[in-house]
Amino acid sequence: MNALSSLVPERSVKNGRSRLHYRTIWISDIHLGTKGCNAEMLIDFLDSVDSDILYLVGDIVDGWQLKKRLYWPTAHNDVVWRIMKRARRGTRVIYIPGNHDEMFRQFTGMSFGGVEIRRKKIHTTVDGRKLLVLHGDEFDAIMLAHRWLAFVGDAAYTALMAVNRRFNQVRRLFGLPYWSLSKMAKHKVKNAVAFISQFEEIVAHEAERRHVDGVVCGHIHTAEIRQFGSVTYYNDGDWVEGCTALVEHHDGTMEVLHWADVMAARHNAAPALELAA
Ligand SMILES: [Mn+2]
Repeated sequence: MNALSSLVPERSVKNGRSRLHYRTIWISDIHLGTKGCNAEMLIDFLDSVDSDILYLVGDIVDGWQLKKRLYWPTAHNDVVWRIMKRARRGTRVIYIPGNHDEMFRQFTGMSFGGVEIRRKKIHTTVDGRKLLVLHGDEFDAIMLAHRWLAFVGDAAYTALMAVNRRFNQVRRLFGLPYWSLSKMAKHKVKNAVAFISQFEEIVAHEAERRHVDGVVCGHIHTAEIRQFGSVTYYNDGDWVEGCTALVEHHDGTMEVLHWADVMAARHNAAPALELAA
């Protein structure tokens, strides 16, 4: 897409720590208030990157889980505090609530401590492309209409298990051990892959219908940059498993940051730096 050099973001040093600076950052599916939330890695991310604009693309707080049981460690407070702080210091923060934090949707159009709450937003990249930003749960109804796919999957699974049973009867005759269940696991993964690509297609199709150049969403916890015809589909992933963010560089280049990899690279580089010093 662009020259490699454009992928090197601007740097600044704050409190003795080098910080990367992007034009725009999108993060979502943090699920604060759950044990699954990887708040420590997100804090490391927030302490390492800055941007002119920050989008919170939904499921930031998990209201469903919090209603069931109050779980709110200090680290989760630290995330909220860091986001509010950057809003105060001039980063434009736009919060688009998702389905797990839908209780904030009633405040659409309002602003709290410099955080604008929106249902969706058209983002214009520095190179003039229009991107529709939304959480993505709005497509759940369409996904449900495609449930027959899941049914086909189920039927295939039942058939597979019948074959598996027969196969293992033969194996037993020859004194062979039971065949592993890895096929089942593989099948499940295949279904997940089908679900994800179906979601991506539906979202991209909707973006095309709205005549935008791309769409940015979260919701399915799978970071991706993928072209569908004239529309680019972007998903910023999550901070439960993937720990990813979508960023727009100052020249408009878009990139998914895998923060676990960044932290690992920093960890591996640290001893070398000590030796150099
Ligand atoms: Mn969601």
